[in-house]
Amino acid sequence: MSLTNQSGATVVSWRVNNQEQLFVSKLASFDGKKAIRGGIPFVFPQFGPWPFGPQHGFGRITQWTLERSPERLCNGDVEALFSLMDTDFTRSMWNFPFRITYRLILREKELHFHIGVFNPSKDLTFSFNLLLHTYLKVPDVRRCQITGLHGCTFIDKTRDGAVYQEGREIVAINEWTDRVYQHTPHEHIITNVVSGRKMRLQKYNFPDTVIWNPWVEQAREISDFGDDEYPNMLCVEAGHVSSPVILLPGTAFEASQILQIIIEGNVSRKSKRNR
Ligand code: TA6
Repeated sequence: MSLTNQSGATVVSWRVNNQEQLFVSKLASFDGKKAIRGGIPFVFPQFGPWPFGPQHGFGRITQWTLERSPERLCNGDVEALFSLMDTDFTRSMWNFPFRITYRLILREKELHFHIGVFNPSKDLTFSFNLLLHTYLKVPDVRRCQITGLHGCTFIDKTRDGAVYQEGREIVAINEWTDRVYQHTPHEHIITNVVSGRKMRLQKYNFPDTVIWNPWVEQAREISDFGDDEYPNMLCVEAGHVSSPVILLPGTAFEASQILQIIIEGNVSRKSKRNR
């Protein structure tokens, strides 16, 4: 796992069995002036367009503090801790005091994300969106399938934000897709990620799941995204975006996500074949 705290505490690499699981565009910029196109950008306090600042808020483009560098714990986990608090920069857009802790834990085939947002104010209540904008690296997005969306309502940003209900048990991607699924279950399985494996995404206190692939035309419109890159990425984003989190003075909000590569027993498959 590697991180960059210069640009929004964005996780830019996560390797399992020495294979990269996250997509980062070949055109991504790392100068901190704009969000990194890929990895896992931290979206806060706004998801989507924002009259007070850049789309998806300032969390993914501001300087975080690395509280604890990645260190191996006695149980073998590697843990890193980032924090972010209000600054002149953030207050110029969003005039509230806040403290965020962002704890990352790397296990053999898992990456855990634990987020705490605290309102230190004595009398101010504020509301915010929060989302992990996860770009998965995939061999061919047209072969990916996503579970855990059946029956959920979704806002379809490719159809003027109209609201529909997902009728499919398993969702495949074969066109421009930009959907905010609401009140989704706490687990999704994404098939055909790197090496044809499955990725389990578990989320807690993230009621929504955004699914995004820009496909051909939209890919051409994104300056820091290669025209030919859309087949090799799929965004599956755990978030609290359909409705804002409302944080009373002196209270905290916590949410977490676990990404896990499922390595099914190859032996059992072979032994079945040999019978
Ligand atoms: O998460 C999906 C989305 O909201 C899409 O609408 C698209 O805009 C994507 O985020 C990327 O946004 P960005 O501001 O990083 O270009």
